Amino acid sequence: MRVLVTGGCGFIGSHVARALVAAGHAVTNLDALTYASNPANVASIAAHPRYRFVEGNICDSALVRELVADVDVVINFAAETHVDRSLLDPGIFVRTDVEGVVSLLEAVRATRTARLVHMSTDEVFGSLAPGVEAEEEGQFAPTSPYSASKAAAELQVRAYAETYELPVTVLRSCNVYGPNQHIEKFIPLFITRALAGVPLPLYGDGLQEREWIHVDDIVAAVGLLLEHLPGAAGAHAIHIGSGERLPNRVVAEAICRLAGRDESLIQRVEDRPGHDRRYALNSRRLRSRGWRPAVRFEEGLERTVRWYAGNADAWAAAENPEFREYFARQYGERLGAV
Ligand code: TDX
Repeated sequence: MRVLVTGGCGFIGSHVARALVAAGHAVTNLDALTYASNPANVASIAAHPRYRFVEGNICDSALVRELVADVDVVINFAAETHVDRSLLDPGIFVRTDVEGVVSLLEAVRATRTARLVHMSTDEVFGSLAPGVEAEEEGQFAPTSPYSASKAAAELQVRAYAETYELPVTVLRSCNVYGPNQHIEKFIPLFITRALAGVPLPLYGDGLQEREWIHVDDIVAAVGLLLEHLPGAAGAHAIHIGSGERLPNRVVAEAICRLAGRDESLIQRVEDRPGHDRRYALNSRRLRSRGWRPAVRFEEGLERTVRWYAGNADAWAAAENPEFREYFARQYGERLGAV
């Protein structure tokens, strides 16, 4: 298959792009090279004959239309993804996560040759009560500018699917972790700081619950779904969840243990405003197709800590002046101007 992967220099996009090339597909990677992109993530396929990199933004309609005309499938991983940044600068989330998706939908509609697979998130459902799992047809209740932008994108997908009878697949994943994730996110931030022996800023009481899945399991799910993309018009939602739900504090403690640090490194700091308490996905639909998560959280976290410990070069580049400025803005007061 000829696949356009957007955001292919980012965390999940790069894992998927590499796997697709390895599986024999031809991949075009459209990436805007934002702060969250790292071309080194795709260095291993950069010279591959079935791989092509195009620097550009999914909001560039003319470019997107040209690229979409040449492929069978578009998988959209291009997005602004960090909740904390969406509180500091919401506008870019609307531009990339909503307008960018409309640009992709317009291209798919115009060419009618490519199928769109759009990456969404469990956050569109907002915070769930204990014991509740979000079903694929559940109601949206986003609470952050980030999750509102992802929910808005999904509404656009639904509108296009309905109006123009397009078959679109929407993937909603729980929290993903693994190698190459940007160090702004909880697990890599805590791992890299634990390795450095500096305080780990745990928001609020740390009892917020997240469902964690290793990026390899996302790659496997995407590979499986690509084999059977729906032909019927509509927005077909699929949940990718591991079922492994843990309070943040427990994850932070595990990271300390794996990094050989004392738990006293964990510092309780002022909470994220509007912080969702709990996410949980029902992923029966995907499981009924034979998919199972292969990486248990305990094993995946250990592997991830080892990866960050052994690949300082890979993520050190992200510790640039832009990140230091963001970190100071986000954590300066919380950590007492550390
Ligand atoms: O410094 C921190 N301290 C802390 O306690 C950070 C960065 C996070 N946290 C908490 C907040 C969350 O409860 O850890 C949890 C995970 O935080 P993030 O890594 O920021 O992820 P989250 O807000 O859950 O959103 C993630 O999962 C859904 C991704 O960033 C989204 O892109 C995805 O859609």
